[in-house]
Amino acid sequence: MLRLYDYWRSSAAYRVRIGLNLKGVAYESVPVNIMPGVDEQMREPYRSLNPQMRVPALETERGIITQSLSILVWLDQTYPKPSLMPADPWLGAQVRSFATTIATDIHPLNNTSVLTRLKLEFSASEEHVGEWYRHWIKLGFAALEHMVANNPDTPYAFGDEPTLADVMLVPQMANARRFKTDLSPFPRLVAWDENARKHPAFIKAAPENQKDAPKS
Ligand SMILES: N[C@@H](CCC(=O)N[C@@H](CS)C(=O)NCC(=O)O)C(=O)O
Repeated sequence: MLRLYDYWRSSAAYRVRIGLNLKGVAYESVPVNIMPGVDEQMREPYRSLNPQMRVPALETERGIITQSLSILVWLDQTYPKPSLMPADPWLGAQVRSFATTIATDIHPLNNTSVLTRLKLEFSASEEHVGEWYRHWIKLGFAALEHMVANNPDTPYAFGDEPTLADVMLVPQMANARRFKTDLSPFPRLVAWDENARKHPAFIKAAPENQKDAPKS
């Protein structure tokens, strides 16, 4: 069985959980606690498994895959139905632009290790760290909202079924809400996120539904 090195609050791991659930692929979740101060991702045995010291990582019968986007592409190629990509190449390019804006331009600037460094090395206050966090989300979301401004009115970002765009959007929206970002300038993103979060695959992948989430 596939084994996902996971953390309930990791938005990058959340993407992979959604992908696995959409494909209906069974997996074992192995929590790696990345909370600052605990930092299991920096210690053995995880460190040898993924020397980048980040979650997620997926253990397959052929070895480890790191990087959520790479894992999702592998999943899509290995379990083609339902596809995470539109058949139309132009739409596919739009989906990849949307997904990589989140994966490579928004998320890395707001990673736990980046925020910790801002606090410890540059004495940034909680308030400034929050401002930093929201700044990169707002900039990225503004670009996405503009990109999709003329898209048809569909339940998911690029059609009637979820694609890689929704897989990336929902975890990033969770981060945005957690840091109290004003989402009113992004009505299309908000509507797609709200709809996708009603889908069983997204519900099962939600942070609060993971076994390592704190019990409320
Ligand atoms: N580009 C990576 C990002 C992975 C990543 O940054 N994961 C975060 C959690 S969302 C992490 O492990 N952070 C630990 C740290 O910053 O020390 C991916 O998409 O998989």
